[in-house]
Amino acid sequence: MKFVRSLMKTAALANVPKHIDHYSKFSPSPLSMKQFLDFGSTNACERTSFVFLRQELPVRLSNIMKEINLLPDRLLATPSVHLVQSWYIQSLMEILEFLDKNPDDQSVLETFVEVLEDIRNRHNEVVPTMAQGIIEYKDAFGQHDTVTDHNIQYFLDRFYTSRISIRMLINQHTLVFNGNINPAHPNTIGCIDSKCDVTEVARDAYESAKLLCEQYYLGAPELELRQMNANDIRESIHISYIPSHLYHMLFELFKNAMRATIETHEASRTLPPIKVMVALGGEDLSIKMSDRGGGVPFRKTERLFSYMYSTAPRPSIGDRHRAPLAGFGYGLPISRLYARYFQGDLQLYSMEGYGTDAVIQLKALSTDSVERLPVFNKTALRHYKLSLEADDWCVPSKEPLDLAIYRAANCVKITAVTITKL
Ligand code: W6P
Repeated sequence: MKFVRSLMKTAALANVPKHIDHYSKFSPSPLSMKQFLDFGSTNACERTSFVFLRQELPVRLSNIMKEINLLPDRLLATPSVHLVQSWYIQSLMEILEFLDKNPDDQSVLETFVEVLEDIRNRHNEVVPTMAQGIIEYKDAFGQHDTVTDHNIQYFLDRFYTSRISIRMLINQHTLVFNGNINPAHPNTIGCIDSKCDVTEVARDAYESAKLLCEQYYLGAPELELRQMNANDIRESIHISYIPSHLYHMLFELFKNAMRATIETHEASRTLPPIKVMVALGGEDLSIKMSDRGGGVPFRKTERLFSYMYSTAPRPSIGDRHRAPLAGFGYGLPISRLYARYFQGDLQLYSMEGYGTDAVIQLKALSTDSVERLPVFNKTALRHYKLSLEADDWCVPSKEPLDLAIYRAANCVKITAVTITKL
């Protein structure tokens, strides 16, 4: 019996590439905030959601699994990336099991919810595991190869966006159809709050960051929060949004702003406050967080969003005391993905020597908040191959302006990047 089951498993496993090929031919179907809310409201139907998800989840999984396969061999070969890949294969197989099941059978729907919860848990550690893979790769093949950096950035932005979206689908289905309506938040449907109080989330995020900050430094900067609701100046600001996503972004920005503020004002007795402005217009909800933490040189701001740069080896022993507010790992790049996921953005405007403005842009209208999803196609494929070609902007020479070197460097056009570490 055991033998038969393992044979069946092997057969299922052998068919996985075929399923991936099949489902990756479909484009993921982005949902709007309004559609998410409808799925969870009175006219919600578990059967409809089930039939949608047993198609849509394999499509989203397969699209990104195709891209995992395009990673550089030496990254793909790391134990960490292998592990992540095995989770995706396992989860895909588990969902495909439901293809021939009867959607009108209540027990099928119940099992589906349980399987989704297991899948969500299986993938809990994807981000640190991928980060470990990057560390293993960097240790083996060197620190900063711009080609690899670009490729990894492109891939992880898409991979983590895909993951955010899949977890969103799973969360909505499991929360809505487990029948638990949260009495404290009558406006929440699954993890979406149709009246998300933006300034309240900002205050919460500030308070948590402040506690963390006070544990490691002697104090924390004050918060100055202002708002402008241009639609109705007497009303507070509400949008349809996922409070946990907003909290994640703001908490991350507050930690950065606090650390910068404290470290540049160590010698003085007063700390300049962190100023937050929340503005609601006809289509945009904007949040600007300004610190006077000395800023970051423009040249280095892109690095704050780089997975390659941010995958520092674990904080060294001597730096441990400041670990919670330092390092941050993937906090900023992933916060930006959360903002972009529903058609928003997160940008940094720094003035070196003074401070930094971080701006979060979100859609104010639930009809504009539509999932932004990666799709695997020829354009995506080209991105993974493109890096083998030379840049179409000249590379400034770092050598002193010596005519001989100048001539030698420019007499031949370079058509391909010389890849020393491939
Ligand atoms: C800094 C660096 C940074 C990143 C993100 C948000 C705020 C700040 N301030 O100095």
